[in-house]
Parts: sequence; C-alpha cells; structure tokens
Amino acid sequence: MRFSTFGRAARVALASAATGLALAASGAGAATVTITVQDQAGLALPGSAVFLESAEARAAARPAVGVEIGQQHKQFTQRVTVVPVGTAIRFPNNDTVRHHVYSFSPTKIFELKLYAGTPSQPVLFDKPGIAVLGCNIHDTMIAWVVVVETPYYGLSDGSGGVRLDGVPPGRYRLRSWNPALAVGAPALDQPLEVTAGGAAATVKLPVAAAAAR
Ligand SMILES: [Cu+2]
Repeated sequence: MRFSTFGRAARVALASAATGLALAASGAGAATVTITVQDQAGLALPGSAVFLESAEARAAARPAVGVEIGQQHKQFTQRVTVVPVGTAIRFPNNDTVRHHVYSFSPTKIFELKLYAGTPSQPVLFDKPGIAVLGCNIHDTMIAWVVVVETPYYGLSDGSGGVRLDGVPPGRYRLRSWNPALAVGAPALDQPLEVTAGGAAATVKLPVAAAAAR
C-alpha cells in the first residue's frame, strides 16, 4: 500500500534525523576543561567548588543521585559538596553519638533533629546558592553545600586542580568558590570560552591558602 510505504520511509527518515541530532549533541560535548584554583600568592586551594554557567548549561542540569554527607568522628565527611539544583542529599550518622544537623542559609533552611543512623527523609536542595551546615550539639562541625544550575562542576584536588569532561564548546561564566572567602561572598565570576579543543584556566581567589586549611 502506497500510504504505508510512505509511512515507513518517513519513520526511517525521522529516526535517522533524530539519531543524527543526538550524535551532533553528544559529539559537540567532548571538550575537557582544566581549572587550577589558587590563592593570591599562587598556592593551591584544594576543596574549592568550580562550575561553568550558561543558559544551555542551566537547561542541561539534572539532579545527582546517591549523594551523602555523613558524620564521622564528630565531623562532616566532606567539607564542601557540590550538587546540581534538585538533588536530594542523605545525612547518615556513622557516630555512636547523636547529631542535630541544620542550615539557616536561605538556599536551604532545614533541621534534622537529634538523630542516630540515617534520617528516613533526604534533604532536597531545590535552590541555587550556598548552604552552611552545622550541628546543634557539636559547634566545631561545619560543612558547605554548593547548589549549582549546571552539569559541569567539580571540587579541586590537593593541587587545586579540577577537570571537567564532556563540556560543549561555548561561552561560560567560570565560577569558583572556597569556604575561606568572606562569609556570604558569592563565587568568583569570570568569562571562559570553551572551544572544541577544550579550555584551561587558572583562578586566583582573594584568600590566603593557610586560612583555607
Ligand atoms: Cu554533632
């Protein structure tokens, strides 16, 4: 039948067009961005949040799954955690003492009242920004959650380095943040152009690395 033949051909054409688009989208996302985070004296700033913002990046952001911030030896297991907006984080208590984890930051206000083990409900971080976490029982416990609107984010390693893979070429705002920045200070903001060959940049935050330890 003529109509069904046409239909099949149209379906094949549509399917290959869709595949072609998918390939173009993923093929364009192969660039690697390498960032080095330093203090004003050029010393490495480990544990700094680095992320790339753009309208396209915002549209591509998806919540991360399985993110946890534990408590062990009366400390949070990570000082800084970076997650895309919409991520639910679990707060398992691995200590025998109880903790009372809270945040009064506008990015996410919550309180997990005195508990042992893992609270049944994770906490949903549904707004971009930076939340400071504390424990009502142990004043020295502190950690930060950096909530970003992009899939391209990372945390600097011991040498201050961050490698972001699969970044589509384009113009971005390179954002960098470390807890040693003044309280309430936003992430540093500078332009970054990513080409098909990737990009590399060194960021200098207005802090002293010694203060970041
Ligand atoms: Cu505690």
